[in-house]
Amino acid sequence: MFGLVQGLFSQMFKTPEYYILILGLENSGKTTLLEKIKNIYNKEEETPHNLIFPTVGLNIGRIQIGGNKFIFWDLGGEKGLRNIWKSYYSSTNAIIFVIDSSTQNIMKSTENENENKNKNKNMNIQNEKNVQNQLKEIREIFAQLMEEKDLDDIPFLVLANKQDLGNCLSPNEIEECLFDLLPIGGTFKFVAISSYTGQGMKEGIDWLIEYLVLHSLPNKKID
Ligand SMILES: Nc1nc2c(ncn2[C@@H]2O[C@H](COP(=O)(O)OP(=O)(O)O)[C@@H](O)[C@H]2O)c(=O)[nH]1
Ligand SMILES: [Mg+2]
Repeated sequence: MFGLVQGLFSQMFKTPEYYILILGLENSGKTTLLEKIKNIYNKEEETPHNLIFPTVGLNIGRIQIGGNKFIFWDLGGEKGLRNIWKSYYSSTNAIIFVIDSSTQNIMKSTENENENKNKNKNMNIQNEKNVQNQLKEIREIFAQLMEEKDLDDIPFLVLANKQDLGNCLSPNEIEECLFDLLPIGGTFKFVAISSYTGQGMKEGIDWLIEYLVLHSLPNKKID
């Protein structure tokens, strides 16, 4: 009996903790994003970009705001690692989905316009194909996520990353590409960001944090 009362008591006065899963294709910038989040909200020094290596396991980042704790899980995005994602779905309060929105291979003709014309044309065709392939893969992943019962009622923050590179897909373009997959009544926000410069980060992360505090039950059980 004492144990039960003690358990209830400690549960009632436990700091609210929210879990946020960062997903996306490999190289979209998930780990760099996590570093930037810790830098902005914890004032931690960022790991230099050239020292961030591909994620095989799990990176964890914690921030605390106004008496609430937010725990970010950054998982590897390679195809072979994506089956691990599932084991986190029932424990997460939110998803951050990171997309490399740059189409940086598009060369802009400036001076040597004629000389570059053919080269640019070929690169543009190749680049267009790369962008289309990437969007196709993102659509496939998104379609699978939308079928997960454990993710039904949680908010999704979709980040169009690498905006500092220019020639980027806008959040609207990405939303249009995924629109038919998004369930009616779901909670989605699309934001343009750069994990290098921090552009758009506060807009996206502040929205998510506020949403969680107002609408989600904290302290989900972790298996
Ligand atoms: N220019 C630019 N490069 C980025 C940005 N975010 C990540 N990168 C680069 O993209 C590559 C993949 O980043 P990483 O965080 O390891 O991606 P992850 O595989 O999704 O974790 C690295 O070379 C990063 O330096 C960004 O906002 N702008
Ligand atoms: Mg990574």
